[in-house]
Amino acid sequence: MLTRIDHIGIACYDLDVTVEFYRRTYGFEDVHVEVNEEQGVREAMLKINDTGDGAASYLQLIQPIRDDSPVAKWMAKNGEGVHHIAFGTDRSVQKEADYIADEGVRVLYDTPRKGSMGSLINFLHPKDCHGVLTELVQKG
Ligand code: CMX
Ligand code: CO
Repeated sequence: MLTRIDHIGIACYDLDVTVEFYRRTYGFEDVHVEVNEEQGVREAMLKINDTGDGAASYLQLIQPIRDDSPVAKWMAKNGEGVHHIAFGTDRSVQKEADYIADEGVRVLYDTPRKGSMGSLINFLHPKDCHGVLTELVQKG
């Protein structure tokens, strides 16, 4: 079952400048920064709140580190802005993805990949989700 909004992914040109914007404007101080080579991004997770299932909700700021990454391709068309939404699941991301695939939604990876902070992730094709790139997250 999907139990929370794990994060909202926001593409940005300059990660450090954008983190500073969120800190100065909204006071989000709890920031985890990492590079995900596979996804082609440098990212910052800004913790917003804890949730009922013991996990948390975040903003995920993402800056592409390669021109051929999915985020760079998306930004070439759209500039900065909301890139995807991610739901947290209370079961394995593989089980969740299999369940959703049975509804006729394309799951992008055959097996889950590494996400932020040791999580496992997969994605649903935006064209099968009314225009929203949707990520599934199993907390690390
Ligand atoms: N939101 C909504 N629609 C999107 C989209 C997005 N983020 N990305 C692409 N699309 C749409 C495009 O607008 C395009 O629509 P049209 O055909 O109507 O123009 C269509 O999907 C195909 O897009 P494309 O530009 O040709 O791009 P690709 O098909 O090569 O790739 C996708 C699209 C979703 C398969 C690719 O972006 C992907 O694999 N995404 C998953 C990985 C990812 O995004 N990683 C970064 C985040 C990492 C993290 O969260 O940790
Ligand atoms: Co994400």
